[in-house]
Amino acid sequence: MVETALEMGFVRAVVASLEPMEAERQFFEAWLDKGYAGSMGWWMKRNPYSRTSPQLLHPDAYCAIVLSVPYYTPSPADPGRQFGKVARYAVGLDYHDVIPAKLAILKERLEARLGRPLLGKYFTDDVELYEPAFANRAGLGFIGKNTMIIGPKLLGSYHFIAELFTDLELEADEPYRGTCGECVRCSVACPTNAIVEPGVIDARLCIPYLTIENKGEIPLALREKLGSLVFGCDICQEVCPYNQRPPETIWDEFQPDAGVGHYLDLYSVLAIREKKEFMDRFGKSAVSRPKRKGLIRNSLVVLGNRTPDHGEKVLFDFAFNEPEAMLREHAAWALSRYNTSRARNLLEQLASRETEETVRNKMFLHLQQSA
Ligand code: B12
Ligand code: SF4
Ligand code: SF4
Repeated sequence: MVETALEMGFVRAVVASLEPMEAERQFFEAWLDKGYAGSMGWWMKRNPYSRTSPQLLHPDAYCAIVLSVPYYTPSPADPGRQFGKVARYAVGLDYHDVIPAKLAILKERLEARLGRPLLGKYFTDDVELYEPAFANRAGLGFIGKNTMIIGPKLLGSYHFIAELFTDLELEADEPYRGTCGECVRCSVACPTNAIVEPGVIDARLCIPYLTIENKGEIPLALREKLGSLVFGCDICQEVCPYNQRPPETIWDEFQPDAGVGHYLDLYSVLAIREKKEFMDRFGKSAVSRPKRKGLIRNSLVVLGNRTPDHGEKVLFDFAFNEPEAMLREHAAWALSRYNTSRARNLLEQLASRETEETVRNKMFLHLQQSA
């Protein structure tokens, strides 16, 4: 079973029991009660019991094979200040499409080896299962202080977690006893202090939440912290000593040229006006998750942080023609970060013609702060 998975490009496979995860549920509920899930709370709170009861996903299964799916590809040099960085997990095609297709092949190959059909269902991420805790109990890796599952033998954490539930009667693996030791590199490096305790993240502060899951504005106090990150964040993984020689994915689908790549040209994102155009460009990528509105919001924040030469006119033209009030406000904020008389002049024009009162007030505030 393990060899078949490794031959296909998975880097680790372990067997998980489907017993309920009681201690994990208590931890999960306490995390939700603290409000750390932010606006994800509505779906995460729906049923903590089923998220920690793996058997419910496939009542006829005996166990699950839990797999590490590597996605790491090295990043090229930063192409310039009108570009924003994409988290590594999203540079290729959308893993929600790629991984199930590979799991279907794995199931077929196992069936061929066994000479019988398997009752099997497979999942990744978008599933009512507390995957990190499930993978941890089965020994896929240990939980780092950055909450990532870190695999043994320098497999590191640049891998997705995926599961194949099956009727194969395999013995469950033991937890893997790795540790971070005294290291605190991830907490120190996190730009927003989202790691509030070792192994606990306040998602409301975490850049992947702010840029992907959050539907509203990016809080003013956190905009600068995004730096050049337009979608997701890898900082707490990049600094991790366990990730210094990560295994690279061998799958074509996860190569940067199959998807959006490591950097997005933000001017070209701002130029997208229609949903169809957005989906034509990003529909096969995980980058489509925050939709046009969310991705443009993030792009405006990054442009405000990177202030590319002659960007003032691009921001002004964008805000002038944009029907979405929240985006006009983010564009005005980005303009205010230029601190040039040209930018102030353009910002004043935007504020004076703004029809939404709350947005107009914010624009004048940005203007004051840039003066
Ligand atoms: C919600 C979610 C997020 C949220 C919240 C993240 C978080 N840490 O909770 C946001 C949007 C911020 C996010 C970000 C990212 N995510 Co995410 N996310 C999820 C999702 C859907 C649910 C996770 C969850 O239930 N969180 C709730 C809290 C309570 O869980 P937790 O913090 O992970 O809990 C850990 C610690 O608290 C720790 N712990 C500490 N003390 C104790 C005590 C006890 C008793 C227990 C039981 C546990 C425990 O154990 C837990 C297990 O790791 C899972 C998929 C899934 N179905 O599970 C993917 C998942 C966790 N994400 C994943 C990825 C890749 C990412 C990003 C790297 C993407 C990116 N580059 O931008 C970042 C990483 C940020 C980070 N450092 O965590 C992968 C992680 C793979 C791995 N190797 O670990 C997953 C598993 C998806 C997948 N199938 O591969 N994510
Ligand atoms: S993903 Fe980024 S923002 Fe979130 S905890 Fe890690 S370093 Fe902090
Ligand atoms: S950076 Fe250090 S503390 Fe953070 S997860 Fe890696 S080993 Fe653990």
